[in-house]
Amino acid sequence: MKKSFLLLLMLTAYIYAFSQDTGGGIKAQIEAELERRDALNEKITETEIEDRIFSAPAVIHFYGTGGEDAVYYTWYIYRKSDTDNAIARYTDENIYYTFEQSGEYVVVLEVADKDENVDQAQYSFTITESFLDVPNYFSPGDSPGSNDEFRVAYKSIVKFRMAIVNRWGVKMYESTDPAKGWDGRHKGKYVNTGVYFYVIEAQGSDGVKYRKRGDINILRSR
Ligand SMILES: [Ca+2]
Repeated sequence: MKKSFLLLLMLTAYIYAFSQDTGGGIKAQIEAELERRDALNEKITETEIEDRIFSAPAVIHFYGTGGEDAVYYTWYIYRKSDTDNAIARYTDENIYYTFEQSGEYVVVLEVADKDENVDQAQYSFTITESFLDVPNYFSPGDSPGSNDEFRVAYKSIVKFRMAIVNRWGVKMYESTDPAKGWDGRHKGKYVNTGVYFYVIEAQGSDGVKYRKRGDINILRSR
């Protein structure tokens, strides 16, 4: 009799501990997904992405799960340097946010059931500092597959404007997208070999302003 009572007590204790452990049916979890750009000249590596180092502007989707009893979802986005003041707060189950400034961030999901039991999950990552590098030659219409476009190499560039002119100041190309390059054509035809000039104005996620101008040599072997 005594023995079975003890067993029942132990079993009750175990069930109680188990239910405490799962927070009474709430368990916060975050799944994050970075919107990828198809930009070969954005110099961010797969290893950096695995290490959660992203290039701005970084659009990240956050999907929350809260367990079967979760009723309330609250998201907080913090800079790691100031976890007292959220820069954004949302009450949807799933959210997305565009990160334009470099630095370290923490995203917190808080879930609660109807009795106000709460569980929390966190996701940390870094928005990298900016980088901009400009080549000085390319070979459109020659050696296909190699240097066919004039493109910058970059990371975390949030504003961009590039203009290319010939030696008489006639505009050959203009773009506000750092992922795009000039294919060496003007009005549908490849331009002559020789020297052209670029002017680039850009701004990085870290506030760095770039003003670059220089020569571009168009090379062709024939
Ligand atoms: Ca080429």
